[in-house]
Amino acid sequence: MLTATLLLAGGALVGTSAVGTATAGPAVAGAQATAVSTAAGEEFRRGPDPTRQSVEAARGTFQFEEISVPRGNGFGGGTIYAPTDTSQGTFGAIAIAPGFLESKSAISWYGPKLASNGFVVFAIDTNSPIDFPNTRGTELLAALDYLTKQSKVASRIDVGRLAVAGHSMGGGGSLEAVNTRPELKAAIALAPWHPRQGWDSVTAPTLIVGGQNDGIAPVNQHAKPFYNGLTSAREKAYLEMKGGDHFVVTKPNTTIGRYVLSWAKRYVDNDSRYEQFLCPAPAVGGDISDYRGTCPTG
Ligand code: 9J3
Repeated sequence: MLTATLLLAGGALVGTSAVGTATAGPAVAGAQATAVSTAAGEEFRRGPDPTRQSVEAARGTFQFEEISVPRGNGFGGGTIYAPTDTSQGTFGAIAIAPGFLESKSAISWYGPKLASNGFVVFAIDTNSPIDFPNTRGTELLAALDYLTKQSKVASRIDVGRLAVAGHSMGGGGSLEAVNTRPELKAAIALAPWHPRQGWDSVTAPTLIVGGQNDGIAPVNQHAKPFYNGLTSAREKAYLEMKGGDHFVVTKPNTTIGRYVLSWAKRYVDNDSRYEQFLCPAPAVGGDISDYRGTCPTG
């Protein structure tokens, strides 16, 4: 037994040394394919070059596992969706909160969608179903802390590439969270609801998705004023789903999936390959009734 252990340890050391000193070969080629330095900073490319079809697909190319987390640690537990193959490097991570009276099932479709494209996703339950957005923001941050410090998948996560999202009061919570912790890379607010409209202190790139006919969080009182109030966000966008109600974002949708995935890829991973799906801004038409954003013009 002892001999076998020493041999395995020796083999691992030789392997590490060979990769570190190689100047050519598959290991180096792989590293170049997934970490690209550009004038705009290091990119963390995970997965193959995207296509319109791939960003709209229900699943990407990564296998992932689902891990149940019990209530505790400052939030109501949840499900972690984590890619299993770390051969391309670590992943960004996104915590997502549901809305008032909802469970994680309201936002669970983003788990497989994003995890299979190379993100660790944490769909959480809140401590109480009637928590308000400020509490949901605190819970999202507690979930990220659990994910990066205590969870079984902590070693797969790049703590410098974290983001938050949520539905309705959870979307309001995602704005709270990114306001509290400006080092977060992005926020995605899905039919967000919040009593506050001024978000001038938020700096992270923020995507807001609204439903044109949302009667619970009407876009004229919530999503659109939030978008307008994000005066300091480095990038922002407002996607409005034609005819969409409050729950349009809680069900699999190819357009919403395309923007949520592309936003996460572009701003959590700095993956410029996804810029093409965000800019230029789409023309209004089809299932998009309004779109505003910070894409460069011309
Ligand atoms: O989280 C949500 O769905 C917001 C619903 C709502 O209108 O709450 C008012 C108390």
